[in-house]
Amino acid sequence: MSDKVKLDRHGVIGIITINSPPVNALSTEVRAGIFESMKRAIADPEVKAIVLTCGGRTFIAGADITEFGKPPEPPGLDEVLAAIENSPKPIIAGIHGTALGGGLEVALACHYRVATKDAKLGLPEVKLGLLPGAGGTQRLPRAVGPELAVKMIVGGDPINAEVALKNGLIEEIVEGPAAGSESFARKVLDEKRPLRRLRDDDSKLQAAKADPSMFTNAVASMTKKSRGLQAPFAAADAVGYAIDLPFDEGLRKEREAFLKLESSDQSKAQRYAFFAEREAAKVSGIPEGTKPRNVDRVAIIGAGTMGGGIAMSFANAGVPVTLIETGEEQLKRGMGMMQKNYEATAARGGIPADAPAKRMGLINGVVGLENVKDADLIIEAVFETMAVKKQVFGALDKFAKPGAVLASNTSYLNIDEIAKETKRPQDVLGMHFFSPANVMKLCEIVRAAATAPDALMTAVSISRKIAKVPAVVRVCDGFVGNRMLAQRIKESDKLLFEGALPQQVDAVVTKFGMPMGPFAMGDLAGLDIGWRSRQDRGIKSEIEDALCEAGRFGQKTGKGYYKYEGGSRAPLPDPEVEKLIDETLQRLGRKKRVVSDDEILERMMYPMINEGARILAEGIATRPGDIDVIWLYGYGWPIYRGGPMFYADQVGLKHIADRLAYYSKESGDPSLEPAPLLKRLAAEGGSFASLTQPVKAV
Ligand code: 3H9
Repeated sequence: MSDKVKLDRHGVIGIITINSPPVNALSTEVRAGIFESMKRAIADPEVKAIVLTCGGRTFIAGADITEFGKPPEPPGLDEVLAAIENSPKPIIAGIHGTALGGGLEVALACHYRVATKDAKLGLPEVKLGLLPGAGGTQRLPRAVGPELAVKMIVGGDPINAEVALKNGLIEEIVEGPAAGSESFARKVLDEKRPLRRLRDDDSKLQAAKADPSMFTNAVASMTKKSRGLQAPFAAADAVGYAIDLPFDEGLRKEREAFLKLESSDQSKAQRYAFFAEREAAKVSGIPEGTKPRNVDRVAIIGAGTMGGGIAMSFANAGVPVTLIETGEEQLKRGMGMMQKNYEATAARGGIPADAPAKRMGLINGVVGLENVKDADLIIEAVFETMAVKKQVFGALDKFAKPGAVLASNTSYLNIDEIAKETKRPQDVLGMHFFSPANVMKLCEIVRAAATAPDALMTAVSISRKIAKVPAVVRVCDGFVGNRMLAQRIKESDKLLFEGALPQQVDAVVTKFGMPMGPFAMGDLAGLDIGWRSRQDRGIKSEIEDALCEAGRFGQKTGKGYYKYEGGSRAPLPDPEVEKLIDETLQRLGRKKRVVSDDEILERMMYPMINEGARILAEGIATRPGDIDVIWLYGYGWPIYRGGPMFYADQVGLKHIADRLAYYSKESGDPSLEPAPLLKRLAAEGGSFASLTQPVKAV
């Protein structure tokens, strides 16, 4: 018998308990344990009903993702589920925590399900580039109807116990999973309830069989944002099989589709991203047992777009915030912007109707820096110049309570220099949020030379608490994300001087799966910022300078690299820009050539990857996965391509190094020479994934 699954008997009730930390995933051992226990309980004449429940923090959270891609070991989950479903004795799933993926599929094969009030039930396989592969697409529509099933399977988000009860996914909400399911099992026996096999119950499919539009509309609305992804469409098709085909036929087609996705590049990338995200929260070079400091209240300095977005992220997680401005006018504007933002989300149905008032109630807007005094964590989000930051941190030193963590939201400035303005550099670090901060999931945490381990852990743990994905980096200009982005911007600029147009470059980048190309992004951010900074530093960028001189600052002036009409944010190619580029090239005596889309893609991606290699070699990032997490959650890198370093491994490092060497020679730009680490790995036939230790210990 397995150590991870045990069978007990309480009178006539057989109780199967899974205990496989951390999340009771369905590893081979757990599957075998359930299978064996099930057979024994069915064979035991004393047992009249069986309960399946879990110890630890959660019900089964799914198949064991680490087993995907390896040769399958028996028993298969389908075999286990058939044994459950065909049991002549009633089987009741007692759910607590999260019943996800294969975990919910186990519960769906049981005859009854009960769950605790805080339980979540879902089929999130699509987020791993998969679809439910053990009957979920066939049984869930039979349990809750195809409309909700499409929402859950194609969207991947779980529902809570209350919604599950309302829609017939569970029978009862219970106090505790073990006791609750046991007493429910006795009720089933007392009332002589029939075995309810979802496979035999087509009643909830009838409406969709009669009117397929209800199903197709649900699919259309759920796949709206699935550009480039395979899994959501395959998952929707599989739910369709439940409506159109007999159960066994649907099950067979579901399995086929699952296996196809399991071996797809997209799913490999998405599974990699799942683990990279969790790895990134583990900080290297920290003494074992380091605990984060307590954070009960946060103060945010600056109620602009960034400060407001950060304040909302904390309020969304129930953390009280003191939001500080220098004057009443600025404060009023900031508070109004957050209120409007919340109300718009509530109007769309994104948050409950009473959420705006509740969340705004957690944000205390005040004037004056002295109000930071009660905060355990202070995040500065003021104007992005060193002088202003230094002034704020100097003043913070006077007002912040001892032990408060002092964070800067700077996107590229030197945190070591900022820390020197205080007498407590051990408490200072960077927490770089991405715009819009209440939406974007990344928090790039910058560890300065003197940052104390527990201050760093505080930033990591609070980021997770507010549902951000933390990635720890070291100090350098632009940190990891913006330092790599600078390479792409430089290259995109050069492409215009060779004959490519903004719309051509952007189209290549968006076709690759990024939400925006570099020129549309420039228009969104505002071209005037870079222009002014270039003027201050005496630098020129002939085309962009010419655009700015013509008053084309981007979206804010309705014109930039593109034109924007009727208040729309949709970029429209503008012949005037083409003319302006032509004139600039003529003036500079540059010859245009046809630049292929393949070349554009290489030049948009490879210099960034090259910079990523330098970043690893310098110890600015510890793991390639951390760089990928930064790009996935801070810059909208398509999840199905895993991140730039994962992508590089897929393309092949030798090819990338060769192409960089070629572009460096062609353009005479030594910065495009392959970085030493890239060169070494390419020569060894290695990959970034093969770097199991940091290149440079930090
Ligand atoms: C599936 O079920 C396919 C079937 O349809 C068909 C089969 C034929 N496997 O997230 P956390 C690890 S596909 C292996 O930090 P939390 C995780 O790596 C699966 N490991 O905790 C981490 O390890 P470490 C469908 C897993 O409390 C530790 O557990 N299911 C798995 O913030 C803690 O994780 C899913 O997609 C797994 N399935 O969140 C659910 N899950 O400590 C995926 C977790 O070494 N899981 N680990 O870094 C989750 O969404 C979250 O982990 C969960 C807990 C909500 C459960």
